[in-house]
Amino acid sequence: MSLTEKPVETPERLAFYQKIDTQGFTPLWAVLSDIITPEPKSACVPNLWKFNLAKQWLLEAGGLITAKEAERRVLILENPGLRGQSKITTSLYAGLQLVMPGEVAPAHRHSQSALRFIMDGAGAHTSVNGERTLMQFGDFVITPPQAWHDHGNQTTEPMIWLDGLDIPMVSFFDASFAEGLGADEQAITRATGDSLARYGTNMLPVDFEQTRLASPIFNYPYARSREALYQMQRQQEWDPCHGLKMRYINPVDGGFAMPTIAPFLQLLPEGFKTAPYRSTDATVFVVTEGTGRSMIDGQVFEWGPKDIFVAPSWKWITHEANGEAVLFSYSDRVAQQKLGLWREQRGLA
Ligand code: GTQ
Repeated sequence: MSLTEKPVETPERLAFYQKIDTQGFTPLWAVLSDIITPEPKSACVPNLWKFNLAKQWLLEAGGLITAKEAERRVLILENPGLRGQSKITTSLYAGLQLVMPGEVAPAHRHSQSALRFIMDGAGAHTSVNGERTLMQFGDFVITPPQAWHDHGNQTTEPMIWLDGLDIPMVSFFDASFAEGLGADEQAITRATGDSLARYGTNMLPVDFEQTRLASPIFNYPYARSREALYQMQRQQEWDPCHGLKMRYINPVDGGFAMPTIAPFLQLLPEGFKTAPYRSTDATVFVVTEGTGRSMIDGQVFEWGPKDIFVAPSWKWITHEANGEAVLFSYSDRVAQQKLGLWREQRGLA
C-alpha cells in the first residue's frame, strides 16, 4: 500500500483483526503510516513560561512544603501537548527548583543526568562527587548519572534554578535506578573549584583516563562563558540562523558536556533577526539576558529575562533580539547524534 494512506477496513478485514487481536497480533498495514512518518510528528507544542509567575508560585510552594519533605521542591514545566507526563519535550524534563535560606535538599543519586541553569539568587551550593560549588547567575552545573548530589542554601536569599533532566529518555529505556544517601549532605572531600582548575583550564592531569561519559567539570561559570561571548562578538561574525552559538563541551573528548543532554549558549546581537532553522532535537531555551521574540511554527513568543520557551522537533524557528540577548538552551542532540538520527535544515533568510 503506501506510507501515508491506510487500506480500507472491510468487514472481513475487521473480523480478522479482532480474531488475531486476542492473541497479541495486530496488522502493520493498519498502523504503518502512524508509526513510520515521512517526517517528525510530535505531540510536543511550542510554549513559553514567564519567570515572574513561576517565581511567585515557587515562593508560594516555599510556604507549603520544605525542600527536605519534598526531597526536591520543584515546579515541573509541562509541555501543553504532553500534560501529565512530566515532560517539556518528548525526551526531556524541565523544572524550576527553589531552595530557601537555611534549607538542604538531601543527598541522593539516580541514573538520570541533570543540568542546572542558575536563575535567581546567588551563592547557594550544590555538591557533586565530594566537591561543593557555589552557584551564581547563569552558571551551568552538571550532575552526572549516579553521582551523589545535594543542594543547600546558606545565604539569606531564596535560590532558584532550572533543572534539565533526561527523565523521559531514561523512562523510555526502563533504566531508572535511584537511592537516597540517608544523610542530608554528602561528605566534602575536595576543595571548591578543584574540578574547574583540574579540567577547565585547557590542561588535564598528565595520566588522566576517561572513565565516565560526563564532563569532569561540573560548574561552567557564567562569568567565563559570558566573557568568551564578549570577546567573540567583537569579530562580528554571525551565523545567519544562530547569531553566535557555542556548545558546552567535555574537555576530555570535545564532545558535549553530558552523555544525553546537549547544552548551548548563544548571543544574538542587537536587532538581529535569525534565518529560519529547524532540527530534529526539540530545544528548551532560557533567556539569560535581553528581550526579543521567537517565532516557532508560526507562533510568536515575546520573551524577557529568565523566561523559558520550547521549540518542538522539526518546527521552523526564528529569533529576533531587541537589544543584545543571550540564550541558554538544551536538547537531546547529543543522544540523537550518537544514534545517527539527528538532522537539521536551514531556511532562507
Ligand atoms: O535536584 O536532584 O527537578 O532528582 C528532579 C529530580 C531535580 C535534583 C529535579 C531531581 C532533582
